[in-house]
Amino acid sequence: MFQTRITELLGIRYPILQGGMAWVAESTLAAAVSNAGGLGIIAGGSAPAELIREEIRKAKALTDKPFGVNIMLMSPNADELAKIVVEEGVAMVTTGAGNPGKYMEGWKAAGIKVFPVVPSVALAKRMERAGADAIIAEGTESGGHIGSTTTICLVPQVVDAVNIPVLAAGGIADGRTAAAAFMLGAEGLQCGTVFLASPECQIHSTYKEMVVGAKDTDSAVTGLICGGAPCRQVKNRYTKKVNELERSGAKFEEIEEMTIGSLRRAAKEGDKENGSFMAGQIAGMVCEIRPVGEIITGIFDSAEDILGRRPGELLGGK
Ligand code: TUI
Repeated sequence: MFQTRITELLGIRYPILQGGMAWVAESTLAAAVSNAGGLGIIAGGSAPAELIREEIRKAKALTDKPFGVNIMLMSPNADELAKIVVEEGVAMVTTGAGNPGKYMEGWKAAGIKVFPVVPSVALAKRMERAGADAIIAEGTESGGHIGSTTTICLVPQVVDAVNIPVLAAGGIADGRTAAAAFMLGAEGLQCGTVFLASPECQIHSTYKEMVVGAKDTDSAVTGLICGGAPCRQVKNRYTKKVNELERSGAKFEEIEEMTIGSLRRAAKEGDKENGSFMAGQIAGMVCEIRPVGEIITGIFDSAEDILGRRPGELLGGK
């Protein structure tokens, strides 16, 4: 039922990618997602590029299935990583926070599929022109660095604007939200938050507790006033402080001092007070830690069931 241009392009069973979450998405999680029939992604983040090469090699040892690497284009390691993915023969690349145009020729020549993550129709069209193989349309419900349009509004508009396949990201964590994404014209999904709550995800246990414990309104966006880089995470002392500072008209440098290293403090140290626990609004629905395989089959079994039902029969259940 879920064979789409995405499963075909990538040679995978289920059209689901795991988001390339900086400081979170490493080889163990990526390989688990690929072994379960989706496509796992190792996040480049701003880690030293050679460390990412090691993660790629570890993932190769853990799975014989395809996996990808996310390159954050704002990051200083982007040029180096762009070469490493070619040298290591990675199947696909997702990009965030910029335009991958200058790398496209080299990646294409190496047979690497390119899926840029975008928050708007204009950027989706630009990426298609630049030679992208698919577009990941990321709604503002997502965790981390976000645009302002919701998934439900963004996905159908991107689907109408481009000819290449579109994946929906932001707010997808169960069969209902997955089915909704497919109804909007998406041919695939990218999920991040739901995979944080898995034993295979190597983040600090406090991070998992923050996600599992979050309710619907426990999400906060920082960077709306100062710096122009809105970022969504679970509400805590850190988000309160950053937003207070922004509202008080503090200088960018003063805020930067708080934000630098905040994701590492969350993912590695589990610093509840000073960490940035990036997660999407759907964290309110993620209430237990479940193995990656169970998460993926749960989403698709349930979506298949839901898509066969009539509207009056859709209440409740996952
Ligand atoms: O990149 C993300 N999400 C992220 S990156 C990240 S790491 C980070 N750490 C600290 C501060 C900020 C980020 C955490 N989450 N999502 C994909 C995404 N891409 N969202 C928005 C964009 C985007 C923005 C501008 C894509 C293209 C773009 O193009 C601008 C241009 O001029 O071409």
